[in-house]
Amino acid sequence: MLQIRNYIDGKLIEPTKNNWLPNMEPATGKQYAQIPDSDEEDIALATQAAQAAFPAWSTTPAKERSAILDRISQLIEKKLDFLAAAESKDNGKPLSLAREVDIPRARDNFHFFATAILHFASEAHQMEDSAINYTERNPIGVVGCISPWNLPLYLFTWKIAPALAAGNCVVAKPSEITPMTAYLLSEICIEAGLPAGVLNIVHGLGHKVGDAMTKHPKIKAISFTGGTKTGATIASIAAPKFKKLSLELGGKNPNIIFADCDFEDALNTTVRSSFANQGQICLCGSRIFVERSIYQEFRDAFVDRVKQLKVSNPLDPKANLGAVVSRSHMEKVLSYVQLAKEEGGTVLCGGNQVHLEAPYNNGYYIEPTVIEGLEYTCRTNQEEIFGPVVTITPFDTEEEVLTMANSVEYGLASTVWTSNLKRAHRMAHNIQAGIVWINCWLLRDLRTPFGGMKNSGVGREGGFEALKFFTEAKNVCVKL
Ligand code: TXE
Repeated sequence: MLQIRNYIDGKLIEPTKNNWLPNMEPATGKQYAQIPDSDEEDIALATQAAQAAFPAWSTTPAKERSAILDRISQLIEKKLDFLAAAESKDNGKPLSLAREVDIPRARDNFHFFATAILHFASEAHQMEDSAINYTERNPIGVVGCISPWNLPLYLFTWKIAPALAAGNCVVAKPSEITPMTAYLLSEICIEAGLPAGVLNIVHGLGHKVGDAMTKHPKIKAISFTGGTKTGATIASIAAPKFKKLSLELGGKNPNIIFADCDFEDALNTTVRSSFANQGQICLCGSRIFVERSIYQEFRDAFVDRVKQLKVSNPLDPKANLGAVVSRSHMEKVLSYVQLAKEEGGTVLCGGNQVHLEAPYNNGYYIEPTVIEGLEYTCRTNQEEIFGPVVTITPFDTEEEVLTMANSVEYGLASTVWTSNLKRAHRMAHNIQAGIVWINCWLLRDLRTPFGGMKNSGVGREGGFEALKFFTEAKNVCVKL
């Protein structure tokens, strides 16, 4: 059986206690690899290696660090098809999606931060003729990166690349549910000549490995993406130790469609923003609000399109949706469909598990599901489902839709469809979300601040925000 290993001090090694966990293929429901069931001993080793590597890495000229990170980017590009196949097998997402989105974005993350660090500058504050202040931005030391299963290599590299570019050494943990491409990345780092100990990847369970990282006194910052509950646990441990924290958590994003929108564009994009990656993107719009005058027309056209989506095995080039990530996640998502019915909702399409032919007959497939007739305050409309399930609700006024949109505990992303310029700006200003897309969705510029408000997280990633997070600012005041 294929065995994933930890990447510590430049070497691929077995976990110290030689314990292993199964790694499942969501498309078939079968185990296909083993991953280390690491613990605090492995984290101690990884942290030691990172500490030892820090003096040399942090003083390596930015240009040289940049060149190594760019080599990693080029190797990801060279192995794009291989990595995409591995990602799709590990996560259940359509191969086409991994090839077009996940792996290209992992490549771009490294390239982007390899170049960003060359342009990173700090501030100076002059006090007329009495003094000059300047800000140093120095790497923190050893930092921890913890990432989830929905966009495995994409989100893993989104943290690691800026941390390394800024001169830190990293201890990183991918999700135990999707560890494969992080393992393949460790092979790439060796090939690219990343010095030993600069990046260490430790596999295993969140409550063991992730917890040990959060508690380790030498890991000075934690960058985490995952569930809101896990984020709260991490914060409760890290905050009293005064670690820097960046938390990218859940969402329950509104997708607001006004009658004056470009109907076809709104329709096509809403299909994508609802069901891309089986709805398992924190940026997916899961609550669709449609102005009443076009509600019926939009709803019918939307349901029509959704019914045409093909749920299939990830290798099928015609698959629009593949498998969701795990059996327990499938059960969780389906339990929300049941809850929606109990709360008085009508399932307009979908709502069931899909049973494919062998060898995919034990895979985790769900029909894309649209539900209407629910109060905006009910649990289905308030809690993160994180699967191919959306609700659709009519509204009459801007005020009403803002109340509904802002009623949730989350505030990650939002989408507004309108051709009225003033309204677009008004809505953007009043929506409680870290990201607002007007007449588009998932259009990403890596320089922009990325993150959420309310229970969607703390801090921002992306561009110089990420480089600021992974550095410690020091003000130097010189009297003239
Ligand atoms: O995520 P977890 P789960 C949401 C989504 C999903 C729910 C739970 O609603 O249904 O979260 O998913 C590590 N200390 N999102 O349970 O557990 C874990 O090993 C330190 C939204 O799979 O938060 C993994 O590496 N680390 C989200 C990472 O945290 C811990 C993407 C995320 O897993 C830990 C994924 C601990 N105590 C889920 N416990 C998004 N924002 O995109 C777990 N981990």
